[in-house]
Amino acid sequence: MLCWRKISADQHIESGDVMKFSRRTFLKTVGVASAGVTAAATMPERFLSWAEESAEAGVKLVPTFCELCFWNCGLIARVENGKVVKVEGNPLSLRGRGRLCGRGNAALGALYDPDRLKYPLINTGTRGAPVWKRASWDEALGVIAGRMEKIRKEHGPEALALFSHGTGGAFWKHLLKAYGSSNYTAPSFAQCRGPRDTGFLLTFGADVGSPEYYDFDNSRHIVLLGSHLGENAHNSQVQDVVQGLARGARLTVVDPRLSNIASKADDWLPIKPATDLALLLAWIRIVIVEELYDREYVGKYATGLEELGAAVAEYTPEWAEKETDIPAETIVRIARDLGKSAPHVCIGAGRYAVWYGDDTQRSRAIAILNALLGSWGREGGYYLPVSGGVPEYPGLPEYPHSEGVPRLDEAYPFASLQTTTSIRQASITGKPHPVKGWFVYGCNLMKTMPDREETIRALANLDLVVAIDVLPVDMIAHADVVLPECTYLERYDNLSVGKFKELEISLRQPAVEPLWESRPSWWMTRELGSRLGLQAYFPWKDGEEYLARRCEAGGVEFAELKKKGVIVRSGGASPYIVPGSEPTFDTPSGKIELFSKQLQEKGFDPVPKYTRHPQPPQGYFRLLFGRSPLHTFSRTTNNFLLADLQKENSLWINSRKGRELGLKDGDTVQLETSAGVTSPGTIRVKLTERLREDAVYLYHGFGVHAAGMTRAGNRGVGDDELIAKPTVDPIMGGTAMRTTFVKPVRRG
Ligand SMILES: Nc1nc2c(c(=O)[nH]1)N[C@H]1C(S)=C(S)[C@@H](COP(=O)(O)OP(=O)(O)OC[C@H]3O[C@@H](n4cnc5c(=O)[nH]c(N)nc54)[C@H](O)[C@@H]3O)O[C@H]1N2
Ligand SMILES: Nc1nc2c(c(=O)[nH]1)N[C@H]1C(S)=C(S)[C@@H](COP(=O)(O)OP(=O)(O)OC[C@H]3O[C@@H](n4cnc5c(=O)[nH]c(N)nc54)[C@H](O)[C@@H]3O)O[C@H]1N2
Ligand code: SF4
Ligand SMILES: [Mo]
Repeated sequence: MLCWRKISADQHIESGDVMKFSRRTFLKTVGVASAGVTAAATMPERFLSWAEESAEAGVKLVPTFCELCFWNCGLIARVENGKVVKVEGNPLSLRGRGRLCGRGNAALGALYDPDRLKYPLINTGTRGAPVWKRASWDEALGVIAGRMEKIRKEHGPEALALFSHGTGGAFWKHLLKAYGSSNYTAPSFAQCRGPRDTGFLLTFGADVGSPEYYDFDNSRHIVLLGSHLGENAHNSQVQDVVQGLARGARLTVVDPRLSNIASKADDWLPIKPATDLALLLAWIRIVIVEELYDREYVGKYATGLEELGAAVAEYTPEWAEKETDIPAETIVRIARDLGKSAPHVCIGAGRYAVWYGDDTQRSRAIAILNALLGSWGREGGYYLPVSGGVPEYPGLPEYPHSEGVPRLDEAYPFASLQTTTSIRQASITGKPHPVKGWFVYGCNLMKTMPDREETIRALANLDLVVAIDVLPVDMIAHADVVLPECTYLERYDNLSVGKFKELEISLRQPAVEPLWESRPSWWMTRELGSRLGLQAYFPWKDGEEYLARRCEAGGVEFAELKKKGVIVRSGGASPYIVPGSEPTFDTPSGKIELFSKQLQEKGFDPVPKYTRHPQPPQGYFRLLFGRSPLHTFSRTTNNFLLADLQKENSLWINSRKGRELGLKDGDTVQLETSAGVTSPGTIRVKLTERLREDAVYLYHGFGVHAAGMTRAGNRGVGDDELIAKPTVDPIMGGTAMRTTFVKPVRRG
């Protein structure tokens, strides 16, 4: 548990400080980390003795998993006299390997947050200016079921939509489908991973998974574009990267900012923002022209090499230097090094991918480069995940299906998930069909969907808005009915099934009883189901029975899972392409598509083409943002343990530029965009050498203005308050959010 908790928390991160942490110390920490990993094989007895078997009187050790981000690391909650007093990593968990990140360690700050939603609430005022009435569960669920019936009668079931993020969302999706709607969405698609998943799907017929199938620990050369791992604190992935470096992997980081991981790199390429595609196309060209690609692999598995070669002929290193600010010799040197280390190279696909609007094409370029180097399905590149899973609850009736209802996002032919923005649009226009009700589960749409005004316009047209949350976040004020979910330490939830080289099955079970009147999703959805005449879809007595039946159907020993929290199943097959196990690619040609006919048929570039994006006007900076290692968006900024460590964000600005503007470290400023929007809050300046002169940078998740969020309220500035009309990716509808230009304005 030491590792980056120590790096980050103890040093009071604003990550500038981490610079002091040398690569050597970083690697030494890994030594300790790996010791933790070995523990998995010989699990300490005390971890296996939970509940009544506990050695100490009055103490229970309950294995469950974390929900402070979506990595879902296994943890063991120590319960003393009915209170959780501590959490530790579960050594069996493949996502955590016995350790938790700084946020995961702050579980008590989530569970015992006095600001939590405590009772069902009904809004007797208006959306946005609520007057709350405390309601009984019966009343709140009755109101919701009544309006759901009305919507179904007047507009059909497809007029109901679900926005969801997090494990419990599965129960709400099930309710929505049982009701007859297919309109579920998640900001984690069109506001996050959508373009990357689409780019890889179009190329390999498969996405990169979540957790991603990176084989970092065996890589000889890792390339990260953006991807600020370590600040983006996905537990096992950070451990893998560190392990790879310890084993001697080269690391190239492309980022306008010297991120924590860039500070450990062999090469940091401070690229001009919005030009990554130029760099990637130049790399692709060099790999082809200098014949650095994996001939056998490409010959056997890929199609379109010739067309690709012709399409990238114009992207010379000298041209790319002018676009990106990266010297041509560096571009060439790194391409050659990649060729030498291939196929044991991993050009990371990234995760937050909605950058500039041509993001699917940038992701395609990353996929193509990996394909040329032969890294897909190869050691040190991308491993092939285990197949299989755990089947859904057995014996449920089929979901009803409405015939002839048009898709809301028909404009985006390769959107593999409904986009949030299409649902918002249909709620405003009623086209291609009306949307009249929103369920919002574990999403803070006011901060996660760009163009808040548009969201408020959509909300005004609805007949029902239900928010299911744990805290009185910004979204709550716009709901008609608020349902308080109990936290992840107080509930049974859906299984978390992770596909790594092995299959990981994790169980969430309550460590303590729900506080106040909060309730779990399995209960809320079952209750609503029975009010809507959908009992047949919810036959389980309780969450435990639901899980037990699923496990039974999937051949998973439920008693063992309860005891250990995590069961890992070996897949048997090799995670790499080996003789006799030929991979298949789920693309129209059955091959890796370097040239995409699918894209061509829909009028898009079959090979990514570079287009120049606008650069900041005189006097403005590009607004960049990323993750604080100590917070998950606005999920944790109210957590009293984490707010103690980092209570607001600061504005990174290049020292020379800042001084030119007469700014000093710690000065308080507002931000004003080139479109004339001013941040409601203020932010403190942090002058740094670690950022280019044309951009400013801040951590996302701050600038919360919701009443009732006592620690997070009115601290710092949110990028979300400044991004107005996002540029949209025409291929899959992603909303690019790094297109805003700002200048700091002194307060007063
Ligand atoms: N601690 C913590 N960890 C998290 C999360 C969290 O909230 N907190 N959230 C999780 C989620 S959902 C996601 S999607 C991921 C997101 O994490 P990532 O996928 O790593 O996000 P990125 O946007 O790739 O990385 C941000 C970095 O991109 C750089 N950048 C900005 N513009 C450009 C550019 O034009 N080119 C290049 N090459 N770099 C640029 C920024 O300087 C910054 O260092 O993090 C996950 N991990
Ligand atoms: N401007 C801007 N927009 C962004 C991003 C950005 O960096 N900048 N990041 C994008 C990314 S990468 C992503 S993935 C999306 C994420 O956006 P969302 O999907 O909206 O996810 P979160 O911000 O994590 O939503 C958190 C909500 O879940 C609630 N919550 C926490 N735990 C529980 C629980 O156990 N049960 C329930 N019911 N609720 C719970 C929190 O209180 C909070 O209201 O946002 C995207 N939007
Ligand atoms: S990475 Fe951290 S916050 Fe995310 S699940 Fe793991 S311990 Fe929890
Ligand atoms: Mo995300």
